[in-house]
Amino acid sequence: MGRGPDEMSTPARLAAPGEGIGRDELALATRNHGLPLEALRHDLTPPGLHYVLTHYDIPYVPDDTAWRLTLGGRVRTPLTLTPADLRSLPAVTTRVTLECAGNGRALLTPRPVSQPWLVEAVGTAEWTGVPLRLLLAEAGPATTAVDVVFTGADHGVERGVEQDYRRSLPLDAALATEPEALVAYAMNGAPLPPQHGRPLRLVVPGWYGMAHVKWLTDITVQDTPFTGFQQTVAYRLRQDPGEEGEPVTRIAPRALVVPPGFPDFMSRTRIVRPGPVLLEGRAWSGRAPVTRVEVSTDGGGTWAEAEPAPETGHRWAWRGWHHTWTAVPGRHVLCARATDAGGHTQPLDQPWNRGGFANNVVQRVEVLCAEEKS
Ligand SMILES: Nc1nc2c(c(=O)[nH]1)N[C@H]1C(S)=C(S)[C@@H](COP(=O)(O)O)O[C@H]1N2
Ligand SMILES: [Mo]
Repeated sequence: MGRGPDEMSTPARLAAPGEGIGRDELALATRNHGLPLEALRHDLTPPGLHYVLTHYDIPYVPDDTAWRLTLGGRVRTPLTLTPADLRSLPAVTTRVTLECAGNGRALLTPRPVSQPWLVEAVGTAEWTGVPLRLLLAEAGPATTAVDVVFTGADHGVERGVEQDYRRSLPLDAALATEPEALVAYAMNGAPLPPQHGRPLRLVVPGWYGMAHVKWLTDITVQDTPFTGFQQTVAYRLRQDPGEEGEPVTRIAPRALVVPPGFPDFMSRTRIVRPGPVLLEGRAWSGRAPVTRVEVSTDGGGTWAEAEPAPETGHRWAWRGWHHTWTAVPGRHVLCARATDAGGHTQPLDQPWNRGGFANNVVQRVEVLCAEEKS
């Protein structure tokens, strides 16, 4: 089966052996910032520290009164809603850990040339909005409906294909209650900031970032599978460019440690003093609740159990954990590994694919334990 837009698009490039991050990747990295890892200490990521990823430009929406969200296609009653209409409906607030599917990409060999994330493309926020399923119920999808397509107001060209940013969900995922997708208008109790989708965005707890369409203008119910660029060309797990590939969907488990001690400015090596060192961090999985976190201080040779924080009831948000390490002078490599209730865990070897998606290889943090210089 042909993949439609594929034939017109150039495959993403892989970096040559030893090729450094290029100017094009640097330009993306300065626009799309990550979470400084010390901010993992916060249950809710403070404003401005949540990661940001935007394929094209952030739309300029100084005032949302002219904004319209249309819901149409294969439905009984098409709807046109303003942000004020949505705010007048019963609201749901959900705490969600959002992670870019490309998180971990720049650690891969060979490196797919794109937004060069290390491990920091993550953040946790409370999103307030209207359950998507209630809007769909009001519109009444046809019995033949299969996919629901979400369009953002941003527009660009990607690998030769001009497009609006567009993604779909299967109808059953769009109607599900666990996780329940939201059409959100607020983040942490305030109107969405421009970079996070002002005035409206989709939030799909447990799914990688690409599904959470920002600057939402239209929802279209289709009775044929959606074949847009971001669905069938990008966000597929492929070894070879010609493969159809599995779609990227739910977030794979990951644990991150707050880098302990203090950093060296350039290398980012951490310096700690000998003796007890508190190792703490976060762990999450969009597939099933995290049940276990392990820590290694020897680069993954041996592992100890970390103490998970008590369950908070926020199923779709990360879980805290901690472990006390007795540091001895010398160089060490810290690692953390999460396992979820479905038995999914993190690999020690890179799970490579051409797009650099879902690379949840265990994090490595270089630490130098040394006495204080007098
Ligand atoms: N309209 C639109 N929505 C979008 C994107 C985009 O480029 N345009 N990027 C997606 C990707 S790849 C990610 S990871 C998340 C990032 O959400 P955030 O910037 O609020 O953290 O938004 C998603 N929604
Ligand atoms: Mo992303």
